[in-house]
Amino acid sequence: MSNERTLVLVKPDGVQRGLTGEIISRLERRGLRVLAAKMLQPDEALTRLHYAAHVDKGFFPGLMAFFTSSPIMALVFEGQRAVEVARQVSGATDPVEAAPGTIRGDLALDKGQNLIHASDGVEAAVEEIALYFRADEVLSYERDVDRWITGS
Ligand code: IDP
Ligand code: MG
Repeated sequence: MSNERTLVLVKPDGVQRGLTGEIISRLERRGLRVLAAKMLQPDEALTRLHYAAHVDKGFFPGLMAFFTSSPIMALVFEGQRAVEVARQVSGATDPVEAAPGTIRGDLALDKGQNLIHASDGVEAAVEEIALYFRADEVLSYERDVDRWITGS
């Protein structure tokens, strides 16, 4: 099975609500490992790059105001099918449609303020990781427990 890396952001609402640890914990408990983590305050330039696909959407001004409103935590997670797993653990974009048991389905109400970002594909993950981290900030290591998670 493929070992993938994905970018996860605890968005401003997650940091402000004290859910940073909860969000990291859910992904760690699922079996993914943290390769990099940092707190940062997004500016408008970063927001335009990160949400380049959405700059022309009607909700973009609100998204810009929200995303730049508070520090966020950026993380790189790695593991078997990490991109798909982080999206699944996040739940659907609209928390009202997100399944119970997901971060958004359990902890959020609003489509804009939905706590977490997770890359939507392997190629997007590579680009997004480079947006937030220098190559030397992303560690590479194995955990002894990984053989009890993936069997290899
Ligand atoms: P995703 O975060 O599940 O990948 P996208 O469709 O890529 O969802 O949208 C990116 C982010 O933009 C969402 O997580 C949400 O914060 C915001 N967003 C998307 N659609 C809406 C909307 O209709 N109203 C308000 N905010 C939205
Ligand atoms: Mg998206």
